[in-house]
Amino acid sequence: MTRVAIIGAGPSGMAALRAFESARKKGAEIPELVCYERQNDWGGIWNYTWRTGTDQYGEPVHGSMYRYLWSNGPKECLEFADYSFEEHFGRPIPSYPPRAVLHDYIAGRVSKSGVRPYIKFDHSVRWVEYNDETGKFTVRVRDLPNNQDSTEEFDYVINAGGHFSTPNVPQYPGFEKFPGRVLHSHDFRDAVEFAGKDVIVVGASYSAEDIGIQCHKYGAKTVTYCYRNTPMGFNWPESVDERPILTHVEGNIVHFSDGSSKHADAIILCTGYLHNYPYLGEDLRLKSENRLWPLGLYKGIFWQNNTKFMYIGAQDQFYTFNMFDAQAWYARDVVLGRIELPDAATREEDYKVWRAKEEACENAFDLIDFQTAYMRDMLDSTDYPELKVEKVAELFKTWEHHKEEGILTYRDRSYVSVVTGNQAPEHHTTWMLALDDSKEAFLANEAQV
Ligand code: FAD
Ligand code: NA7
Repeated sequence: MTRVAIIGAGPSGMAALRAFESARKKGAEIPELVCYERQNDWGGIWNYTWRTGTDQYGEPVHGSMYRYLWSNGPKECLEFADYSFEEHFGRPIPSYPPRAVLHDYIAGRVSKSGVRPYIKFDHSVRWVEYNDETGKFTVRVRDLPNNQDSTEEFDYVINAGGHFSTPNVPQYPGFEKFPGRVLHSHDFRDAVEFAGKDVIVVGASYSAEDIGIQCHKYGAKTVTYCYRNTPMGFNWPESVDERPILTHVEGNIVHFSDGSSKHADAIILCTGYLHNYPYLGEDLRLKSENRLWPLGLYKGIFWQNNTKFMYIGAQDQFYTFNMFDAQAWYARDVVLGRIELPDAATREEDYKVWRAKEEACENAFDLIDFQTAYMRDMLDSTDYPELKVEKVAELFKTWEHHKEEGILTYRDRSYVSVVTGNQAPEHHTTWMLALDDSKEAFLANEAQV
């Protein structure tokens, strides 16, 4: 029997499991699936952990999420076409849920489809090797609690290990003598720690934006962003400021490239993540910066040197959960022989055309349209339920406008689901006043005072 290994039970690995299970439920014969997950639960990055550094087994902690994290885009943009929020929660819910609510949603779908038995939790993939003679992959895995290694053979491998977990940590002169905390966003857990403090946030993308604003929300005295290339340029509150990149640090004083300086109690490096796959040799390893179109992946999925090795979720993301679905359905159909891949030259030509289109993008709206076109290309090839991505693209653009209009208020907006056609209700408490991020508080009907 054909065997498929899936590395990781985060949203991408869960999408792969769900894709195969959905084919099985429609009568298809599916391969044997084994999903290895080094954490003790599914959900990937959406599992909150207090741990930083290494875990109880000495494994690098995967989690990069922090307390009080709320969705940074409307839930209507990531909704599964085959499982709406309304179906899961039994009623429409507001558009910007906190982490625990999104975790509940993604876990609910796979719980109902009964795929949990395919997953070996607390199992870390250590090495994957392809054997040209047998045409199979050997996957070496460590059972972490028992400290035992084993190997198994597979016909296909889906790498869904995520790429927002290994921090990219630059160094600036003076860090070594800075008398406060210098940390990367990967290790940020609770904004309350920074109440009353002067915080410097390095970076100008999603993590910087959200962590800086979290610190402001939970009482930081000042937040000073600094950017390498382009400022975020939002209409910041009075105690929040944005400057060009820091050059060096002297004691508690951070100096910026415009000659200005600022007192700092803490420096948070929101400088992104590295694609890091220590379990893959160079023949299978994607090397890329965080971008919408990494090279070497046909359809953004199939590894050019060996198309039986697939990546799900390896690109930067406007679309998340439903894009992983679109990819998983496509990958599944290739494994099931429903879609035939073209020859190597055609594949290369194709992914280079996509790369050229990505490079021609000039602004965020172009990038949204680019990933929407990719979604459309994926979705039209499989039986994934109809998803009106062109409408989702409009939501993304509206979301961008709402952020421009108010970086502290955009999460108070609500949108229409493209899956159900229903308008989300407004949340009972404005985001700046909603300090409790629990599922219970979010779903409560009563307004919090
Ligand atoms: P992950 O969620 O990273 O899951 C990968 C899984 O693979 C993990 O469970 C990991 O333990 C496992 N794994 C890795 N290596 C191995 C190994 N060697 N052996 C076994 N298992 C392994 N997206 C949104 O849509 N909205 C948001 O608001 C949002 N906020 C975010 C905030 C932060 C701080 C971060 C970092 C990301 C955020 N994202 C958000 C994007 C997020 O990455 C995706 O939503 C999604 O989690 C990606 O899923 P994934 O399965 O590809 O990766
Ligand atoms: P991103 O989106 O990859 O952004 C990384 C940011 O870090 C970006 O602004 C970079 O600057 C900046 N960066 C990278 N290296 C440096 C150095 N050396 N010095 C200064 N600034 C640097 O990562 P995020 O963590 O924001 O987001 C990843 C995911 O987490 C995303 O899905 C979110 O939803 C949450 P640049 O803009 O390129 O000049």
